[in-house]
Amino acid sequence: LPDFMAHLSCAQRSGIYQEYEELRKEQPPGTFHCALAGYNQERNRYGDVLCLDQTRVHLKGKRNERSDYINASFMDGYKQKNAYIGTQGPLEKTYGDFWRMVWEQSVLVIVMTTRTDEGGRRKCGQYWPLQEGGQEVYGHIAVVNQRVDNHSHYNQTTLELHNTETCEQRQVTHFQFLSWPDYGVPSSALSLLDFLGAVKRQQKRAVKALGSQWRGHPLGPPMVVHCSAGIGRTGTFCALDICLSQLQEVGTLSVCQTVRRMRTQRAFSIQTPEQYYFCHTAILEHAQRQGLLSTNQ
Ligand code: PTR
Ligand code: PTR
Repeated sequence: LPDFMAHLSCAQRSGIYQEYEELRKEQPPGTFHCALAGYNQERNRYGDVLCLDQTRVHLKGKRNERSDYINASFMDGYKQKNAYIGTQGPLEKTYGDFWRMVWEQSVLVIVMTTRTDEGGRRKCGQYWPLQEGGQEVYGHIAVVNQRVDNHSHYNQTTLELHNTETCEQRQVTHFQFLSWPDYGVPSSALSLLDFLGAVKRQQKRAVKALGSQWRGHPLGPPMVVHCSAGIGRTGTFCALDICLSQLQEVGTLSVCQTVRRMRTQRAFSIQTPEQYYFCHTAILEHAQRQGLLSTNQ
């Protein structure tokens, strides 16, 4: 395989790093009151990774309780309002809230870009039954693991949800990408691009299967995307998806504008210059694979 890093000169690389540093200086354009409320502290995995009041997801069924808060934000996709919900890796005490959100927002696909433990530290709770045939109840949602398919860089799990209050059932597909440490970048852009492709195909399939039951955006309900804090890897994954969709439709894209906009919705999205740089090289790699670039470019 050609070395795509070589397509960007040192000067280009440092220009991209500098652009990221400029983006980081822009303050989030909203408030964090709800995330900072004393009684919500235990609902944040990290005390310094909060979500904006303006874009946070409200737990509808908890509207009349003291808190309808979950550390989760709506994020727009390419020409798709609320294409994603970016969220933190669920904490044991928020498993019920997480599954409530999945149910209330009619989510069909969950994307997890972290492992539950990394470097001996807990990054995310085990919020779904891991073994095929396993079943767990989280709040009012019972989750059954119907099937696990192991791929080289990710696991795909088919989950059946039972709403114990309404007796309705639904299927959700869980995708876990396995080779992406926090603050890092994936070991290979190709493996992440394949993963993204599998996620997109499943979302499309699931929306199609809903048929006329689904009356929202033609591309379907939001995909839930999370890592540990829900900003670094989550932001990188979503930015890549947006840029590639735009590239496919109009032939141009802007990583900078994409990330700037994203940070107004899920504050602090993309955590390191390497992640920001990775977006560029992964796009190049994709374009190359699709024959949109010549090898000498
Ligand atoms: N304060 C946290 C820390 O311990 O570093 C915040 C944090 C953790 C920020 C993980 C980003 C992280 O990465 P990601 O969003 O990719 O899980
Ligand atoms: N522990 C995280 C860090 O130091 O990166 C917490 C954090 C997250 C701090 C985001 C600041 C953040 O904002 P920004 O990405 O805009 O610098």
